[in-house]
Amino acid sequence: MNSTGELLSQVIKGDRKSIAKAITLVESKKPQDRALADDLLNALPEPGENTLRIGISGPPGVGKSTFIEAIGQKIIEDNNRLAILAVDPSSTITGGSILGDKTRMDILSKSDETFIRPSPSSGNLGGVGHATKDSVQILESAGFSVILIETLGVGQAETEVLEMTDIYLVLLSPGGGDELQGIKRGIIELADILIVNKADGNLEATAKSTVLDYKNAMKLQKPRHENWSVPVLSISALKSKGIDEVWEEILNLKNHLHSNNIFIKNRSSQDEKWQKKKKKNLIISMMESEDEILEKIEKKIIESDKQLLKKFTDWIKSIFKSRNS
Ligand SMILES: Nc1nc2c(ncn2[C@@H]2O[C@H](COP(=O)(O)OP(=O)(O)OP(=O)(O)O)[C@@H](O)[C@H]2O)c(=O)[nH]1
Ligand SMILES: [Mg+2]
Repeated sequence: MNSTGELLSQVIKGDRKSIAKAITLVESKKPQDRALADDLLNALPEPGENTLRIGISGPPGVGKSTFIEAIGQKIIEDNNRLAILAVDPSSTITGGSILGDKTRMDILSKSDETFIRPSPSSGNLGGVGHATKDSVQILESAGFSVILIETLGVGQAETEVLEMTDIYLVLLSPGGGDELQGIKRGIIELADILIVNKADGNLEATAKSTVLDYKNAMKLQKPRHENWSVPVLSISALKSKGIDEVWEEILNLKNHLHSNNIFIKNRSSQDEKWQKKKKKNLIISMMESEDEILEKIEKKIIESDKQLLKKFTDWIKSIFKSRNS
């Protein structure tokens, strides 16, 4: 058996070391790893519809990791195996809060039913890597039925996580009036369930009025899914208050998506987009590694058609621009 075949069978058995190795392989940008990663991904079983991929978004420090620790325990109690892609947005700022996240997920990190993968946020806003969706597929093949992806709710990262999850949760802190302005307006528009965290101690009353503010704001807004009105809930992740209600709403939405055929449609359009994106990235990395190929193409085009050259270089520039934006 070749090494990819062995790795795959170990992944399917749920061997933790092999799962980590497989994820490292699909994350690798080394050309020699790409072929192996593609072999592995092509050999993975088709993902089933019984899994649930949940994005957890919100501004820095709102309590995403603490919330995951709390709801994660509920998810396991409900007989699920749980994987967490603990994309660690602040690690670029603090230079290493992955350790912080591990301590914030103390109980989960000791659970046999849980796999936590802190993804490096190397240069990629919010830490969502080029391989996150592939990692999800690996984790599902290994028998994890619920996947949580934590992301910082800004810009490109939030859209990317939106495009690889079935359900998108947004966490906000009490004192919402100001948050309705500016960037936070953008993330609440994407929420399937809106959660006001830190409803404890002297923030409890503010949290309650913030819920009302958001409920009013949501009335003016078209939900992402037809016939789904976005619930606004207040919780305390730290004190594990309101967590059961969030899980209940997640399951309600899951049923809604399945019974209206939205679930499967959403997944197949996500897969299509992902494949396109991977092809685009492949072309870019080939271009980057092979400068002379680009020069050769340019020369050939110069000989034949100058206008075509302009179109071609504009296209290349637009790819780089969209990639860097
Ligand atoms: N009072 C209170 N504090 C909380 C609650 N949830 C989280 N915190 C605190 O808020 C701080 C940040 O929590 P994290 O869970 O790391 O927040 P995060 O959103 O994951 O942060 P980043 O990953 O850095 O964006 C920590 O000091 C937590 O203890 C809560 O429900 N109530
Ligand atoms: Mg965190």
